Amino acid sequence: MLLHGYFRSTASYRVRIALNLKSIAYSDAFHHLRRGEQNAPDYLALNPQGLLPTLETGDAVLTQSLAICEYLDEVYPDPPIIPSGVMERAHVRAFSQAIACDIHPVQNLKILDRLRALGLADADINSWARTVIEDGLAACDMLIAGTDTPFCFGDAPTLADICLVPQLVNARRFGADLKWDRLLAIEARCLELDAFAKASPEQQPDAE
Ligand SMILES: N[C@@H](CCC(=O)N[C@@H](CS)C(=O)NCC(=O)O)C(=O)O
Repeated sequence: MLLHGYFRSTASYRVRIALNLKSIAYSDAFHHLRRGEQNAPDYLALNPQGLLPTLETGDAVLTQSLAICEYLDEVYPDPPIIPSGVMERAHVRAFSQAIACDIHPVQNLKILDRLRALGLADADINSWARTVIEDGLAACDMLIAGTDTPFCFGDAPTLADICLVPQLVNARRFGADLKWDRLLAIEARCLELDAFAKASPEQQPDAE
């Protein structure tokens, strides 16, 4: 498999974790987001959205990190990252989408660049990113408030943890107030696992 990513891309980080959890060997193709390499014609032919990641499986080209993670889970079911129970699955997906659909897209590079182009000062742009991350993670903390498990939903990591850990990297980057002990405890537990630690941005060959 060939993963198109970038060390700082949190959506790529999700897929790196899923690949590692499932012990799937893969190669990397790096695209420097700050240099706009995601918009090169060769890459747009793979991913018309100009977003990272993209996974080339050998048979197909897959985009969208959550779709890729779910694909990996279906083809390589062990260990599962999506629970087998209908209700548990819905909860895991809701938590994951709270991050991947409602937090991350509105503090993405494209959006921040657009705000800058509209004349917002860097301090206001960072404040925007920080606020949407803090509001979103506060909601995520509430979503798991009824449980007391080592990971977001149970005794092993799921897609929810795969989304949470990279989002916390972004939270720190924008100086968010990390006041959620449970989320931080889950993050620490995840990072004790090789699959998460090896996927972290600073461990990637293109890290700066
Ligand atoms: N929903 C997409 C989001 C992908 C995404 O936004 N990727 C970011 C990096 S984390 C990106 O490529 N940004 C490029 C840009 O904003 O120009 C997914 O989960 O794959």
